[in-house]
Amino acid sequence: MIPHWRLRAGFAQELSTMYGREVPAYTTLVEISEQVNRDVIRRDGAEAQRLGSIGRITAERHGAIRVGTPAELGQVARIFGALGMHPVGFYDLRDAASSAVPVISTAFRPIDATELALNPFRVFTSMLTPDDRRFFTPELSARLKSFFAARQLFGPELLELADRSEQQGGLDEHDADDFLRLAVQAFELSTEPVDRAWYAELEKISAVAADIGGVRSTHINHLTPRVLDIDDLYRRMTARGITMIDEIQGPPRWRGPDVLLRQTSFRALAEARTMREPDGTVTTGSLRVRFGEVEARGIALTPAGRARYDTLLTEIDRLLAASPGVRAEIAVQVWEKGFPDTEAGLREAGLAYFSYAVDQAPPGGPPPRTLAELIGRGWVTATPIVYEDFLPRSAAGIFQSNLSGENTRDTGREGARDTGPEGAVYDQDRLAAAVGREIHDPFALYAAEQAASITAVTTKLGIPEV
Ligand code: OOG
Ligand code: NI
Repeated sequence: MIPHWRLRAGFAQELSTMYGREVPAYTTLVEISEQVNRDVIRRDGAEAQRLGSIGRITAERHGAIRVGTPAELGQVARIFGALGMHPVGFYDLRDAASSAVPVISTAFRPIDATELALNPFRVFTSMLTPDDRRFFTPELSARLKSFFAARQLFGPELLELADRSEQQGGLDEHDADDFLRLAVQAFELSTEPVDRAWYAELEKISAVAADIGGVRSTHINHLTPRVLDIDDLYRRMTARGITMIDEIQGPPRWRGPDVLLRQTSFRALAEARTMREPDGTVTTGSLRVRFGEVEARGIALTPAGRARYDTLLTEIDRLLAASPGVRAEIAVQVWEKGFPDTEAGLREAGLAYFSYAVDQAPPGGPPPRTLAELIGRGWVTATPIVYEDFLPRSAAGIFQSNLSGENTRDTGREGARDTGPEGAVYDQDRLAAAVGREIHDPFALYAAEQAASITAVTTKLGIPEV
């Protein structure tokens, strides 16, 4: 029996091979990421692996996919369930001030520490919101829905194998091969002609709506490797002549610990696609739908840490609005004033999550009774818990940066944005109903991991709760 984690690792690997074949710049990105990681390990040694082993980081990817309906999302959940990936977090990208996108999203990923260490593959998954009247008229919404009702993204054999894997905890070798082949195929770019008029009509409202509802299949939209030094990666890609977006999204590079997530991306080249013209003839056109992205991961923040992060972001925006400057430089100044610059500082202020363990060589005598003293006196070590999720503002920036420069932007229908969603409530409950399973709260997962590590420490030392 091939367990979930091996199916997940196999899927990530085969998807990566497929994507590299389809998008050559992705292969360049992966090669440069691997070079950067090797150089950082050489430079910083064991310290470089504090947030994950080099084995994990080298294999680590996240993907992004987009679907049209609750039924399609429910099927996606079954496929990822077969890989031991569960929905975590709710992201609503419709309200992002300058970059609204008509989708709500979650991320499918492993949820326990052992599974994450074996392979952390995750997929940011978005569902279109056709009932949001800020973007779609009732008439267009109805046409979109009947278009979706007539397409099939995932065949019955794939779904049946997915359910079997979920029930059995894995698949035998033969089924595993079939499942992985069909699953990877489902996310390839289709060669079926694109209906040019329909695609263009949707594109006027939203390039993302066209990407989701303009074609009869889905595809992996990007696949993102993880690097240990994203600034270095950015410079090396630029030196290769690949134009990156203007900025690295997320926290700045500064003297303190890396927290949350830093990401940057580049636009993929236009890809040739066959088009069906209004008169029925088939021509060759081109679409830019896929892109490249890379990320660096830092320490997971508690709700208090996240609130601090959001406050600092607002402060950076305010300063930039008041007097123009270089965002990265202003950000560093804001962070130096507003954020602890050591792991211990983050821990003591309750801003980040850590996993605790009894030191390999604890001092003798009776152990102290508080976590702070246990750490201070060398009984216990604290290792940061890595952030496994996404950031809504960065996600909106990633979506948007790859749409701009086209003739359309996702700002919704002209003049229609003020009317509100008019009865369409796209909240976490609605997403959970579509997914057909509970959507996990990311904070609760990190907190549970931290709490379990503390219980293991007190049990091992034979002391009461700390
Ligand atoms: C998803 C964009 C979000 C990220 O890394 O924040 C994302 C999409 O483009 O479909 O992948
Ligand atoms: Ni991404």
